[in-house]
Amino acid sequence: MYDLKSFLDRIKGNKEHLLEVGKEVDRKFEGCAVLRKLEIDRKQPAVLFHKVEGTDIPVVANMFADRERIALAFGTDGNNLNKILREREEKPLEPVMVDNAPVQEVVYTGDDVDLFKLPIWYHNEKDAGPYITSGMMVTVDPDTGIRNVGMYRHMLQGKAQLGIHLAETGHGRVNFDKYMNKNEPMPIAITIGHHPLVYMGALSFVPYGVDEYKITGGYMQEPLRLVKCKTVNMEVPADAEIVLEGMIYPGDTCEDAPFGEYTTVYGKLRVNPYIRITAITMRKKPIYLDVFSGHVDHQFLGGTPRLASIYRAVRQACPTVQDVYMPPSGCCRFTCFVRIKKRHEGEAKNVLAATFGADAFIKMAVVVDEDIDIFDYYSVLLAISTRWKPMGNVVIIPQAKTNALDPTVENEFLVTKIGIDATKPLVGFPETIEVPGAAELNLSQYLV
Ligand SMILES: Cc1cc2nc3c(=O)[nH]c(=O)nc-3n(C[C@H](O)[C@H](O)[C@H](O)COP(=O)(O)O)c2cc1C
Ligand SMILES: [Mn+2]
Repeated sequence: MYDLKSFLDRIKGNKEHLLEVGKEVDRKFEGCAVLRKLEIDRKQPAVLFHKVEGTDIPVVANMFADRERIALAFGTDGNNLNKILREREEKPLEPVMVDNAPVQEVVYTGDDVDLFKLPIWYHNEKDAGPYITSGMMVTVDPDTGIRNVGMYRHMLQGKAQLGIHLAETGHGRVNFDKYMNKNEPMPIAITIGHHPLVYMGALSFVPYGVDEYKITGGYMQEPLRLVKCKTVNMEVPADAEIVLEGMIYPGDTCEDAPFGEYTTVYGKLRVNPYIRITAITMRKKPIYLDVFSGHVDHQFLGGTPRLASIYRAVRQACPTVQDVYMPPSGCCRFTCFVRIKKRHEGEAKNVLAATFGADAFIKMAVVVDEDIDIFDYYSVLLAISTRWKPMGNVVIIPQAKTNALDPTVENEFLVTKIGIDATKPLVGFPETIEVPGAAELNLSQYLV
């Protein structure tokens, strides 16, 4: 049974994965200050805030800020997480419809819709307002009827009004443009709070035309339970905590941002569409999920599922690829490490080309040998420092397409990309040092 509560029960009591806060926090920065203080101290537990000012809905945040916790949600560990993601993406499952859904125990429509009753937080100092950062929004391709799910942050703009920023990179934007070109409103539904695997599914990096609810079923190894919405013709996960239903009308725009983005800097003010909320449905006792925007929570959530698709693309170029990783110090988007078992000179350059082709956000890619640990920055930097000969082993792609939020972007979408081949030559490279007996040594026999 997959829902948010069942996962919280699983990590409850494990202080590495869940801390609980009893003191009441306000909505304006206080909760995020707790998360930031933990982050400064290099601690990344999820945090359950039992009391939030002005509401009786508890908030859980920082759920995705630790790779091991994401792995735990899949029933594995960090070393096997990418493999599990890839395997389960190959086995999508069709969702099932149910009639009675926990997420529709309470239904507010019309004048009863009041978003201010939800514990929507301010995150970073110069954010233009409180933002919903944990929404999984479903839309439908008006031409084919195929669903699409993605996450887009929503500025709280009124009792029944939410902002939306649909980046040019996403499928949500493709659907939006289709409705607007037909001059028709786009129905939407936003899910807040569910098991982490449902979030992973929503963020899976699958092509346009693939229904992310099916990928979620694959991740969970059981079909996702869906229910019909109350005011729009859409389906949402039945076991979620809260759902917002609404419409985006052609021509409706509102100022949105500045906002602290996954890039660790503020995104600029834009004029964006907005959503008119037609219904709020929820459990009798919901838990609100917040994603700590601009921080590791946000970065791992968006970056982790992408690793499955990048691996697949790289494997096309190099069948002996071992694994790929995008670390939080590269915002889990801009920097990609690729570990290969090199068989031919020059192969790493083909791998670099495939890596850039797989994901437009990647600005720096580094290819290393199979004895380098790509999850450990020290190990990767050591490879660059000792194995990389810059002349002839660097690939530069000037002025390529990136995501508009990259702080170094020029002309809206352009950035220069750099690929580093830090693999050693197949012959003639000095041997790496090691001390015999060290790995198996039992230290307790030596220490007093
Ligand atoms: C917490 C979080 C917030 C995000 N906010 C936005 C956003 O505001 N706009 C956007 O276009 N993408 C945003 N993304 C990225 C998209 O959710 C992601 O690219 C997703 O794969 C898009 O799905 P789609 O291509 O099916 O539309 C966000 C991701 C995360 C993890
Ligand atoms: Mn999609």
